[in-house]
Amino acid sequence: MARRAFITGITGQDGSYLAEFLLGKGYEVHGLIRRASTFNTSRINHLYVDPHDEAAQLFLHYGDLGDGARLVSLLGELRPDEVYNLAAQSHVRVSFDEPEHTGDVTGVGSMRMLEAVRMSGIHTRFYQASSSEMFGASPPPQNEQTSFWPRSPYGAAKVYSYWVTRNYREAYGMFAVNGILFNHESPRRGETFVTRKITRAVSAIKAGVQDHVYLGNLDSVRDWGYAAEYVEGMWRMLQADEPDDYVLATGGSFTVRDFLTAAFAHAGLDWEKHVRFDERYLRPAEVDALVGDASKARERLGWVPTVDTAELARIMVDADIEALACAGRPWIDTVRLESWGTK
Ligand code: NAP
Ligand code: F7E
Repeated sequence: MARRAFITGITGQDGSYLAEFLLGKGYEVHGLIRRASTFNTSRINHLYVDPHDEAAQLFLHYGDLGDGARLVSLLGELRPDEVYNLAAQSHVRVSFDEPEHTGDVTGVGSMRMLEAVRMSGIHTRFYQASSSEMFGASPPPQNEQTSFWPRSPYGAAKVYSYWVTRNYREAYGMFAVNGILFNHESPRRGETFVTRKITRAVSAIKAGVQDHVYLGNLDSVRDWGYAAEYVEGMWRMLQADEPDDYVLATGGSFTVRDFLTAAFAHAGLDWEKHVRFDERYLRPAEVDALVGDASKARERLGWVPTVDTAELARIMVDADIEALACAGRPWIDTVRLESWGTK
């Protein structure tokens, strides 16, 4: 029998890579998707096989982290071996605009998932998508022992999720783990996160259809890794003998300005000629520096990332340049290009 996984947030960046990874390992994969008036499955369309086909291994179910009853019935029906809770309102700047919604989905939503596991009475392993944003103002390098000091409603909601996950492990003996992931990006990254905003701008400026891009704080430091490598770390956490919490990071330290330099230079452009400042992209409270120490994951899980931030910038610029070049052929999208290995 194939092992069965349930993924919330399967339509997001990480969910799409994780689904790909688990299908490659022979899992039957079930994903939670939100009903929307437009299709929101572009990142996983290349994985989808009609469920009437016997070869189908990926199945999608409507639901929402705001709807606890649905989560209980779905988990009771599917009885997955592994649950990956990746769904969230994941944008830090937006969490200042929508703090209540972010608390409900990114915070209480995790509690609804844990309660759904408990109430449905299933024996499963549970992964919670925790975040380096929980460290906030605690100085780098940050690891599993570093104090939390969140600087946004998003960070605070993730701290709540982290603690309820630990609480369900301690209170109910559940195999529930926190993956504390530092920033990870890819050609599938949401278009309003800074790396993808930059690489899309590079492709448009290179093609002559745009001249400049507006950004906020260029001084913040991040440790940007490649999302496709991080999902394997999630899986490894659930294969361990004992449940525990792990940081995943590259250990690299780059400012937004460094990323700009690398991305524009890869396309033969000078970023200083094309970047303008707009204060609307500043945050009421900023996280100045996140640089992770992932030695625990390396030693205990054998997880070692290979793509550094400079290489990541090149991968993302190449993908966005190619996607723009193919824009007249609507059946080709970034995900397909990447899956075909054409970058
Ligand atoms: P993402 O691309 O923004 O994807 C978020 C996913 O959550 C999407 O599938 C979205 O569905 C779904 N979602 C949002 N609200 C929902 C709701 N109310 N009910 C059900 N599903 C909902 O995020 P990501 O970058 O893949 O990150 C995955 C997880 O890791 C998130 O929890 C994020 O906070 C966390 N994380 C990310 C990073 C990073 O650098 N990427 C680092 C640390 C932690 P739609 O497609 O319908 O919007
Ligand atoms: O910002 C600065 C901004 O929005 C990075 C999420 O995946 O990682 C992500 O959160 C930095 C910040 O990511 C713009 O002020 C400048 O200092 O790409 P970001 P984030 O806030 O680090 C963590 C680990 C998560 O868990 C989150 O889910 O870039 N910045 N100018 C800008 N940021 C954006 N978005 N847009 C700008 O124009």
